[in-house]
Amino acid sequence: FHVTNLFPFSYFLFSLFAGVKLSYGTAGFRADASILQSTMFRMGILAALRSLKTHSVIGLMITASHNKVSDNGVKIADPCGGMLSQHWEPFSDQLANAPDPQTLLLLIIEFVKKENIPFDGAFTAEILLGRDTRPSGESLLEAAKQGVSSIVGAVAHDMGILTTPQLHWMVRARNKGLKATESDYFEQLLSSFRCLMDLIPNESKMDEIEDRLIVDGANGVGGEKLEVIKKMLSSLVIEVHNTGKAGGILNEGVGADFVQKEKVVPHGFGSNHAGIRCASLDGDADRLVYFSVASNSSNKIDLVDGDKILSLFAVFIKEQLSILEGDMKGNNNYKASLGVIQTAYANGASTDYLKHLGLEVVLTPTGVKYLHARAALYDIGIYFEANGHGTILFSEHYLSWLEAKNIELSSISQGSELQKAALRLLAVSKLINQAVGDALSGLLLVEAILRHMGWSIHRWNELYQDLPSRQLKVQVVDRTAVVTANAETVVVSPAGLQEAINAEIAKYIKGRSFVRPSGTEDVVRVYSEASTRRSRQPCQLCG
Ligand code: 16G
Ligand code: ZN
Repeated sequence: FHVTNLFPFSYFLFSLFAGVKLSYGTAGFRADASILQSTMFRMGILAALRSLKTHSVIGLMITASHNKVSDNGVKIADPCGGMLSQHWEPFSDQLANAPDPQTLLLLIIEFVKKENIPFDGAFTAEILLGRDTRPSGESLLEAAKQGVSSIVGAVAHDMGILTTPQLHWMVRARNKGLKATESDYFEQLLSSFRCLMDLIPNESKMDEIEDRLIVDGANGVGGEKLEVIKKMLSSLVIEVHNTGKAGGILNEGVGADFVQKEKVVPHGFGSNHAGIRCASLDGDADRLVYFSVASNSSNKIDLVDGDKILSLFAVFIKEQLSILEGDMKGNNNYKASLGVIQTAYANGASTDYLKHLGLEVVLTPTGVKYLHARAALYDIGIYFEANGHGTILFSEHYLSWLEAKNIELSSISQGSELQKAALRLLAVSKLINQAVGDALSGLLLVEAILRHMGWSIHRWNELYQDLPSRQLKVQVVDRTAVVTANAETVVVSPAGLQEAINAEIAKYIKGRSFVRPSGTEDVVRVYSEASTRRSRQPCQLCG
């Protein structure tokens, strides 16, 4: 086992500040950027070990997503492009919190033995590094690079400033032996988008749709990349605001997280945008929400959140499947399993709507890794968090079947509705990021489907009426004291808390409430919804 240059690096000098305990949490390490040098170095080591273990290319993304610009963070992309295997999370916590170089080295040696990580030189560890637009990203990337190269022979490729989903996409593509540069990413998105646009039925009432889409880029990387996409597209009119070029600050009063939580217009939007379709990306462009500005001059918006994006996707996919499966021609017929995955934060009205469509709806705990793993169990699994992170997964098995079906249909009924449905599903599988939720590919899919349906943002928003909901966070002494079960819908401890919640929600029509410890902040989160803002049942005494 050779760790070449572990000691000479100065990154240990920036070792952990007393009292700071880092945890890989829901989506990697996040903290004030000034204390992350050492963590980056260590995650570089971890990424190289993971690459040796899996004999695959691994990704390391430097971002703190929607958090403030002075924060930063790191997360690792596994060979399939998804999140780091949970099996390695305890090791990454130990590595990040090792108090001195000796302990760090011992931890590594022990782990290498335990995991049987091969150091036989048969495979060169390769890491793709990406970062968002945060100013701290550059020096943190340097620290990560040094970490990678402290493992003998390991190679780090700096892929530059990217959205988080782009880096995940590249890792996945590399490991599948496919073309994996940024221009390949754009090319795949654009060609599959064009394919969907070409397949729009003639009778779609496109004229009811406002041509223009205005996007809030959160003053981050997503806006920049959307500008590139925009130049390559003639069929969409996209205006990008908050690109960061006009001096706006990343995530400050802008971005998908702000819009979804505050339900007000982001900076740079106002009543002059009333009636126009608007969208908002988060700081690293893995979340997307839509909104329209209320026509009265307030700063209120009608939010079209992740649940509604999920519903739009589900309606479209279901329609294509029923065309394809309703009138199967040829021999090779198959009924796809279709599943929808949400978390407890999904608005109750969306879950009811999806169930009414006859879909199988499953809840998982918060965090992409849980939703993604569950969605992967279906031929087509659609997952979304209300906050706008989500995607559609297609199983390899189903994709091979679809390819074969398409070839068969092109010989027996070329250009038929059946074949168009197969082609649309194939195009969706290429447009929508198969590695992780991706605001840019999600946005293109929403735009294509709205045109296919002939739906304005208002028509889309009317699929169902959200139940009024509230979210708040509560500072507590020890948030780990709150333990939940059943996809975070039930509190197991402290004793008595769930009974108290039950007693409270019983007073309201469609009352629902849950409490969970945050995975990203030192708080406990509380969510509640009910049929109306004031739906307390009539009081026995005062009516
Ligand atoms: C992270 C998660 C997101 C989740 C959020 C919850 C990933 C890539 N991101 O941003 O899915 O909704 O954390 O935060 O997994 P919380 O635990 O603080 O509520
Ligand atoms: Zn994000």
